[in-house]
Amino acid sequence: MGETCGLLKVIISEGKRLAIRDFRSSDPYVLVRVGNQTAKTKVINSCLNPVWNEELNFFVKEPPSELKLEVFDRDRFKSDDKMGHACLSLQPIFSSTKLKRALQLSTGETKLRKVAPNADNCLLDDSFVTYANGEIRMQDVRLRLCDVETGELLLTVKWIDQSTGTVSADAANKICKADAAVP
Ligand SMILES: [Ca+2]
Repeated sequence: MGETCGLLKVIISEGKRLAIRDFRSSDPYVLVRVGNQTAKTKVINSCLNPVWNEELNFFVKEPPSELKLEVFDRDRFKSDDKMGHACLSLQPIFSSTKLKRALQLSTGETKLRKVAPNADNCLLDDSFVTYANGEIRMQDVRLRLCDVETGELLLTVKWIDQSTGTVSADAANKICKADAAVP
């Protein structure tokens, strides 16, 4: 099981045409869920096309099946309002990990596979899984937000598995042990 340990980096780039939840605008932030871990971006005040460019890191023991994203409008005196949600299956990334190993790729950037919009993701257009510098990534992924009038998210997902050496074996072992300690 140790071989599947790694680091999942989720870079939330920006939101576009987000929904209005205050009088004329919103104060959006993104909550990202990977398995039972969550992380949030900062709040950007009064903005419907926010640029976060924020990297959220998740150390995982086993590859999670999907990424869940929720957008909220921060409110000071009441609970935050929902601004839609989206999901992205991580299956294409992890199946490509095996492909990368099989091909024994080491240098340069290689397109591993195309991911088309389907029921497992909220993709707005085709996305590609690529491999470069020890990282498998889905770059500039555009997701449509669901259960909301309007809005989309732009993000990049990177997977660095223990075997590439970018995450040291020591660090990865610690992650696995820490993870295993949680009931
Ligand atoms: Ca607000």
